[in-house]
Amino acid sequence: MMRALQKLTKKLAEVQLPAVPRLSRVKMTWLLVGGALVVVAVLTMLSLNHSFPLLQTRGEIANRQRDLLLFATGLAVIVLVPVYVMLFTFAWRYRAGHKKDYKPNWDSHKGYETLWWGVPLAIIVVLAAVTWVTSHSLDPFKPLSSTQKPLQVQVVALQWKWLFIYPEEKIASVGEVAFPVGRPVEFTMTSDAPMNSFWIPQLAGQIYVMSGMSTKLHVSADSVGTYAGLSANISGKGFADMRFNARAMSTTDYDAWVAGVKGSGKKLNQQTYEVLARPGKSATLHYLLEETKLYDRVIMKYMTEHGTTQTAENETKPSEEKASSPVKPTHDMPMMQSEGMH
Ligand SMILES: [Cu+2]
Repeated sequence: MMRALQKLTKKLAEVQLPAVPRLSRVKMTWLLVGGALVVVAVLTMLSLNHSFPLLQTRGEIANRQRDLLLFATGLAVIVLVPVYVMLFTFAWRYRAGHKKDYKPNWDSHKGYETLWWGVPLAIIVVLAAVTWVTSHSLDPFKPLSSTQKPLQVQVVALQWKWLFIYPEEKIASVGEVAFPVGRPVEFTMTSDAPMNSFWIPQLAGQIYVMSGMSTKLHVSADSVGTYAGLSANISGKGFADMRFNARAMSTTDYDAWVAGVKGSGKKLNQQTYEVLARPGKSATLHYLLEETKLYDRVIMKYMTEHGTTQTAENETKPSEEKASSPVKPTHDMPMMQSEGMH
């Protein structure tokens, strides 16, 4: 066995590779410059007519997330740039036929050792500290500091649309969520469908929503505009169309919007909700909220069906007491600890 291996190694060593054609220094330079230009051109063409919502942030939370993203990228560049410079320098310097002094004995050089252990170590320490502090300050459960009372919006992910319930205004909408610019919005969110992820890239990072669980996200927009919202977690056939508009507007426009939604004539109660919740796409819809406990009912539906042994009797007739007891989504409810799960 060993002999066979030795033989094979010897044979491989004797294999004559075809000679690589030598390029002149000038040709090589042109090749490198040309290659770099092609890469830049392709990237530019790809980025034309595209927006980068992650970087075009319009709200406090997203701004801070973008800053962290750029900061971490900057730190990574401190390592990446020298690595790529050295890669090409060494390849050029020690290329075949180029006689340069080969100095292999610097592996215990104190200066170099300090440099390539010290710099990455410093980067990791700084990155860890900054990410830790920022992540905790961006806790989605944490209210934003503002003089204005947060607007309460309950969000229900359906197949394949987003339902927004305004418990204080007694309205609901599908496919769009409006709020006054500058006023914090407290989203309380759940799912009446497979797991989804609520995401308005220009305003805040994504948060998972799951049936039977309630989670939160605090958001505020700093300029008037319509921002794309989506589900960032694949949830079935109609997932690609599961989009909505987050519309930040002036207080006057917002009041007019609320009045318009109220006057739409459609009512949202248990019956109309069940029709709406059927799988399928939906256009933008406006409702007057008739069933004010709808959000709690959506959660309780999963609370009662899971963890308890169902008898035929309470399956057909769900306990009235359970269904109507108000759900207060907090950190402390054992079923609702969604933090740290992802
Ligand atoms: Cu999960």
